[in-house]
Amino acid sequence: MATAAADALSKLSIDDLATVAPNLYKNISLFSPEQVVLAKVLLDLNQAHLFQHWPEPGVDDDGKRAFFEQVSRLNASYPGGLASYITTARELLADSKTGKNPYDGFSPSVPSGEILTFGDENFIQFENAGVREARKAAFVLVAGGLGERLGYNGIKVALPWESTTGICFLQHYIESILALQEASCKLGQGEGPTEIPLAIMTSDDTHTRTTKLLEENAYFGMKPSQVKLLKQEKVACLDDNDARLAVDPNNKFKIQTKPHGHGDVHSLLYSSGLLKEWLAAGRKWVLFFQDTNGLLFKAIPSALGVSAIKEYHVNSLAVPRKAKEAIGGITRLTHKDGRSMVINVEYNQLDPLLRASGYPDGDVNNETGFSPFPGNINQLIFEIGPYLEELSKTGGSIKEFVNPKYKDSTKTAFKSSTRLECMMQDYPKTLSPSARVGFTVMEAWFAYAPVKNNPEDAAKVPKGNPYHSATSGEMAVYRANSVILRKAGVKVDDPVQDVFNGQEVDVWPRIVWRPKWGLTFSDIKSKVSGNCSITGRSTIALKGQSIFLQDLALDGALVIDAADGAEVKVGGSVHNAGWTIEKVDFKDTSVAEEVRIRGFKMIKVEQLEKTYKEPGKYSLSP
Ligand code: UGB
Repeated sequence: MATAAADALSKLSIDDLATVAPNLYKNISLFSPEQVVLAKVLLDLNQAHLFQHWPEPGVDDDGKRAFFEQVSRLNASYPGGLASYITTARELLADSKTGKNPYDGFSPSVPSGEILTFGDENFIQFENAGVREARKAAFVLVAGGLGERLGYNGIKVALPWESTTGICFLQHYIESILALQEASCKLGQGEGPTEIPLAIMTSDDTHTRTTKLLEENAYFGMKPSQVKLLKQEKVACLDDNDARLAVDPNNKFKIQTKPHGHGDVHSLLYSSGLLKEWLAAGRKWVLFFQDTNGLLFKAIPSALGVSAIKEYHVNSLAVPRKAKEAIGGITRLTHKDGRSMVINVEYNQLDPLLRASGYPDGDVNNETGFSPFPGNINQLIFEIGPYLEELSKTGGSIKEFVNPKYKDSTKTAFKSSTRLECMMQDYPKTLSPSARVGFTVMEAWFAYAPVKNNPEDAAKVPKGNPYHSATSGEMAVYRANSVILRKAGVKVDDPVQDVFNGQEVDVWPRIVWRPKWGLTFSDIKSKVSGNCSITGRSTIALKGQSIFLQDLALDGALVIDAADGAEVKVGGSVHNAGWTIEKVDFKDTSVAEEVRIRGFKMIKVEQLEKTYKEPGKYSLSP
């Protein structure tokens, strides 16, 4: 036994290493004194199971050394090391298991915020104000999540947003920001920045593939200098309520790790110096958004308008929430000592809080059929100045949280390993009472349709609750666009019901447009005139800014691609066999994953397709 290691061990008085971790004991001579100290830390933290399957010395020694290198990194990258991580985890896991009310002493009440109704004067006023303000904004996409519930092997932002054009979420987000940039610069000649930056928080699981997606697609039209990737650290995973570290299923010499939660975005923005840079460049707003809510950018202009007009330091977007829906509830919490704050209470904390404070039934719907607490969709708008000031005090650290996905209601075992997380929407918790914290409620059909659940789990959500699946995410796009065109005066047929992967959904006409065509409701209204109608079996895809629908009767498929400067008037009757929807079973592995998780694919039978590459005035009326 190497003398140094033996010395270190003897000092550590491990009563009976040979019994506690016999396989480690056999290999102890392989390690440096520092590594032996780490071994002691792990054993003291009851982590002997990590060495259970270790072979004799001479077998996989590199693996054993790599193990301690990883432990050393994990210990170094977490404030207080693994000991503090495991201690905090045990406390939070115990609370979560007992359903302890994390907000003891606080009583919840329904806060008041700005409630917007799509398309009315108030809404249009806020939308226009938001577009004007947009050039002073910066966007932050948190995209480090694994998407365990979705079970998709790729990165979520590469998923098709809808399969009529097959555009992925990241392309849609970037094109929406560029359309906002162009419209805002056109509105406010000469005032302030002309390029809107996008920061993307990645993790080890998403960084390389996100970079590749951007590079292979020329950043979807953005300048590479306009996009910044910030990589968050990962933390050790926990296998059970005793916070035993999880061994990587593919490598017994590796501890499984996962991203530390979207709350890391604050410390990363602070430590990267980006916020200082943005503020110095005359930017006023930072908008945070998530990876798979395809309707989000329909809601952003008006929400930013609310922030600007109401001068909110913090503005959270919210939608009417169904009880038990996996989104947090925006709640006013008032403490016995008089303190009060408006914050998100996460979906696994709301029920215990309500039951413990005068709502015996906990998280239930009221007579409206919805929870009284607006649903947090984690679309946040902060005013950069006050935000930077606050981060200079906290460094961006956010209080941690554990959200085990339990196998069943006994809460004794996890569906998959969990980890300590921190959530970006917890930022307001440290703000002073004078901070202007508000929220904006929008109708869900217009603002929120995330893709989070795999088909099996989606089919199991409580009846009447949204599926949050790839199926519902895509169908929601067609619904939103159909309802918006109806409000703009187009006669759009009613949807038909159908079932995909066990999910019953409304199938509206497949109406899609690129952000440049319809950034705001006023925009869309200005491009639709006369008697336009779209039948239920129809598909229409509009790419380009200046496409005007005038007395168009569509019964089939129509695809128009108009370059900048090409002005196209479309009218008359367009009738053809169109595109059909063919069902696909999510178990059918002969079909691409991104198709089978939505349960259908488009069959292009016939369409009228026109591309206008040159600027000019064109008219299309077959
Ligand atoms: N994310 C990261 O970037 N890093 C991480 O470590 C973890 C996640 P989930 P969640 O959409 O309505 C949130 O897993 O956290 C990114 C709110 O907390 O999709 O369960 C990840 O890539 C909840 O109140 O969601 O729930 C993704 O873009 C509600 O708003 C984002 O963070 C809910 O989202 C969210 O991660 C919602």
